[in-house]
Amino acid sequence: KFYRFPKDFWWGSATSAEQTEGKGNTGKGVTNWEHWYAIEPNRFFNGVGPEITSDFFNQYKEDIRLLKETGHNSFRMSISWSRLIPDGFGEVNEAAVEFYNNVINELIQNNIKPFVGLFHFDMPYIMQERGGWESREVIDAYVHYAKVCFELFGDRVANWFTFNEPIVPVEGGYLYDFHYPNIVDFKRAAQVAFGTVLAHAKTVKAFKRLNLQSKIGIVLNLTPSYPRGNNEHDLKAANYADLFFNRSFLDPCVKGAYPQELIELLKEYDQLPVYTEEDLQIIKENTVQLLGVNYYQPRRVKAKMYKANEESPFLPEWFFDPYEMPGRKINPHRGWEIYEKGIYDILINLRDNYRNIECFISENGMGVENEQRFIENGQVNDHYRIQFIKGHLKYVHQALKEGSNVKGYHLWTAMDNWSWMNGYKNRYGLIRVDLDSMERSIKKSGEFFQELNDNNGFE
Ligand code: BGP
Repeated sequence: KFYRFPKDFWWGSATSAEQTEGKGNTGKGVTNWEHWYAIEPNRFFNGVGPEITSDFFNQYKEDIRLLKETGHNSFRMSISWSRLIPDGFGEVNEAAVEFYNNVINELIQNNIKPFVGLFHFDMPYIMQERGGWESREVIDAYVHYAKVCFELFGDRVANWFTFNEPIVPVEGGYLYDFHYPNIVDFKRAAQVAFGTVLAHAKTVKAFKRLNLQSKIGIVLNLTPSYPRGNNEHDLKAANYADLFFNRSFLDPCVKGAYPQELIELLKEYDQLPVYTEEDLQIIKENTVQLLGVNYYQPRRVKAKMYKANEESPFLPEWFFDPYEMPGRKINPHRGWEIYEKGIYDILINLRDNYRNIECFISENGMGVENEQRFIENGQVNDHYRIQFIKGHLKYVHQALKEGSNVKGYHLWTAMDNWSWMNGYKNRYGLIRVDLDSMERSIKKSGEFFQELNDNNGFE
């Protein structure tokens, strides 16, 4: 069977500034990651921080040539706030302007549509010190930074994105200890989450005023929550997980309002963030035009076996237990479940409950450890990645047939890059990066990707 995709389907991949650029000697300000690495290097896998990453800053020309060769017609990258405005809200760094101009122009010359994100986990440390997303001053500084980006690069960017997975810094930094400032405090987490949504909505507002041709969206990581069984208690548990981890961002960004159920719940436990009526109005009036969906794995839950200890810190886990479904398929490297149909369930949910918003798969991918063991005749033969991509694309195709408004598929990632806590442990790229020589080589999956674009589908 041949799976054919619509004409102009977006084939590409995603990257982020902090994970690919490397610091370079160009006046970039310090990010949370660089700060954390400087004070606690042992937290990072093999003690490797975000210094060099894949050196995109110096090698972007060669990399874009390889994007072309691997069938990209679109590509998502992010701008580093710390690089563009090193002190957060002041002077613009000309070296950064030149760099991003070069990259964007190079993409366009190669017929690759630039998709550009404004924030991919890389909070400027100076902004963190001023309170991060808990601070109104930081929110305004971010909106200013966004405007500078729109003015500088405007319509040369096909699609703009305010945030990548904004819930992850909330989880990592304020609940589960895997991002700086590694605090555990739900009420502050809720304030950070709210501050991000507000910063997002204010940015959409500023964007609309400019009347650009390009679109603005947000990228959310959606994790469908599946209950263990079809009984009231498990269903309730799954609903809680959905409220906390999906609808907390999806609803305000796409529907313009938080789920009433979530507000009631946080009120009951005295965890509601501080906000004004005016904030809610801004959120209401500035929903997105385009949604990027990052999908890696689902969340499986069951009813709580024991009531949460009221003395322990308040966490979403007060309302459900994780469920390790027997027989589920696990990627042994990253420990994440592989469940291809999840991508279909998300797209159908967006079709039915989120005004069938224009969307695309903005990240999906498979991290693999020690990938050099799959090198055959100088090339990584990553047949498992090709299977992974096909498995998910079949379900994207199915959703399309059933009326989903999905416009493309982007893999995480292009060139192997540095990952937040895991360094270079898991490789995700279509293109291998040799860390000693920094040389690039196209993997089997890169060739597959080229054919995918060429035929606009696969068998
Ligand atoms: C997503 C992030 C990416 C990327 C990816 C893979 O959540 O948007 O930045 O890192 O996950 O995850 P990891 O690198 O943790 O294996």
